[in-house]
Amino acid sequence: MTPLRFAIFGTGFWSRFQLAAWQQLEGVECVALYNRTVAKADALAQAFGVPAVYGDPEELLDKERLDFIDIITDVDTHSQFVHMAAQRGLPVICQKPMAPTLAEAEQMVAACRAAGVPFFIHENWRWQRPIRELHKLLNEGRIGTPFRARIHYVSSFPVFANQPFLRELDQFILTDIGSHILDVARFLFGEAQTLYCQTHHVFRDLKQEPVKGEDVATVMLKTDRGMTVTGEMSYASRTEIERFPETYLYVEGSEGFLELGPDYWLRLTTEKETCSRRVPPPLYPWADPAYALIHASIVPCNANLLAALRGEGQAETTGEDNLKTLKLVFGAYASAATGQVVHP
Ligand code: 89Y
Repeated sequence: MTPLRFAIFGTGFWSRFQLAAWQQLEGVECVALYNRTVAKADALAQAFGVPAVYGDPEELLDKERLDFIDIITDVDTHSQFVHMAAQRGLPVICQKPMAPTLAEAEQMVAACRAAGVPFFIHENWRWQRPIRELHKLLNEGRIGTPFRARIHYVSSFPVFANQPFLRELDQFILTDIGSHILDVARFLFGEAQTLYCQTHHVFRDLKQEPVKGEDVATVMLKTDRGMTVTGEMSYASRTEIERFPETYLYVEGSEGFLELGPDYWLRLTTEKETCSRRVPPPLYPWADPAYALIHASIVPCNANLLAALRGEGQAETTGEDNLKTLKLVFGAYASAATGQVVHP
């Protein structure tokens, strides 16, 4: 199998894990890195044996023979690089959130569609093993017809230590984590017909820390499967059950109850019994232990996108698909601002 050659744009905190996850897969090879601060790209290239490093993205694209690029820069530069790839007819993968506004995201999708260029979003949350296992039970009809779900992602984990730019975002938790949680909501429970959201800005008030955006959000959806789905997100809540970065899920159905609880315990309750088993993620030596669950999910996410790039399968998180998630993210801000229910 001839490996697909790709370049990574952006060598910040996340790229090290993304690159390590790519190196778990056969048939793909990172041949170049771009970063504005070249010294950072140099360090990553040395650590991972990437042969070329650039401080100018156009120069990289001029000189390298590539099959795709993987954009892992800050959200504000995603659009610029996706358009660059589209102009050159180069398939492109972009980190979540796709763009800082829905309009920009729509233009990115339109540009790639017009150029006939595959465009995928690196949306890894739905690829977490515990979430996939719950999805399987749900799809097997083990709790009958689900009618209500609660998605709980609440902690006091200091995310700003590794990702200081998160502090500066005017729109914080709904773009950073809401993009994942609302994508999981769509993946598990269907498309939203209505959405209502409330937010809080707790960190600023309680700790005098300069976190610009909202750090708590609650979103309620009615989905096209007739379900009521609530998503609770917080980086400002200290709780007994918090275990960053686990997502807890509680799903009620006509024939039973499914729970994904702390420490990867998956419980299925029916009239007859409750069955429990642990569904931990695979552990990779390169993962940051504090992020092991998320870092492990990068591998199947990349595998899915790689198969699509090879024409061997469908990507789940295409740009087109992710627009539906972003409509929920920005719909949530609109709802929180107006106090109105929105129809995404
Ligand atoms: O940026 C976020 C993500 O995508 O996963 C967790 C995170 O690193 C902090 O919220």
